[in-house]
Amino acid sequence: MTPISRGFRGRRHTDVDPARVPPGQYVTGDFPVLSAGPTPHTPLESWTFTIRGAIDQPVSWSWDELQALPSEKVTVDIHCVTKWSKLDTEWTGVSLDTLLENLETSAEYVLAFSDGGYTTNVPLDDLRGGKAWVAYGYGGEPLEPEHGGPARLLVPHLYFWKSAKWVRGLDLREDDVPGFWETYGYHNYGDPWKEQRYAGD
Ligand SMILES: Nc1nc2c(c(=O)[nH]1)N[C@H]1C(S)=C(S)[C@@H](COP(=O)(O)O)O[C@H]1N2
Ligand SMILES: [Mo]
Repeated sequence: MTPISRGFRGRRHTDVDPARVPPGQYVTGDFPVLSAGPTPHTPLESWTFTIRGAIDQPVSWSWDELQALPSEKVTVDIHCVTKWSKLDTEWTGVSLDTLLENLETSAEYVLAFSDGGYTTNVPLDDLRGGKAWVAYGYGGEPLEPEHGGPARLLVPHLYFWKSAKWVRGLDLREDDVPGFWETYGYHNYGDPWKEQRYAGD
């Protein structure tokens, strides 16, 4: 190994702006896979994304309809409650602002639901204002099944368990109900900057 590549690696390692790393987190270049169960494989022909619950009529998009919506490329940092953070991850997807546009609801909470039965709860406001996406691309490629493909929720300002893989829709709710990990003692909201890892944090 040449001094140049050693220096380069060293610089990469230490060059991380600490202001970008929430308390208790370390930065990794890997992309670990964390799944509570097996990876589901839903054919795209039968895939839908549905917003239901506290609205007059549920709305649903097929895979092709979702692809036809305006997409965004976003570069964001992600933070897992198991303490790894990954900076500058590149995603392609549809903003939740687009999906929630013109939608009238009295709901203040959302329970996102996924193939395989995973759920996670977030306040509806946290999905608005350019903060959340239904992502189907990663690093310029289709999102891999292990990482939630064909599509996952991406809510990078909260711990990554809120970014439901294999997401199939949102349940709009007037009352807040805990999702999968929240029921097992994870924090209800999960702000990485406040280190809201577990209930009571
Ligand atoms: N459907 C589903 N979504 C999920 C999970 C899961 O087990 N099932 N794990 C969550 C957790 S705890 C994390 S840290 C991230 C991990 O995403 P990754 O496997 O792409 O790194 O997905 C979140 N979304
Ligand atoms: Mo996690």
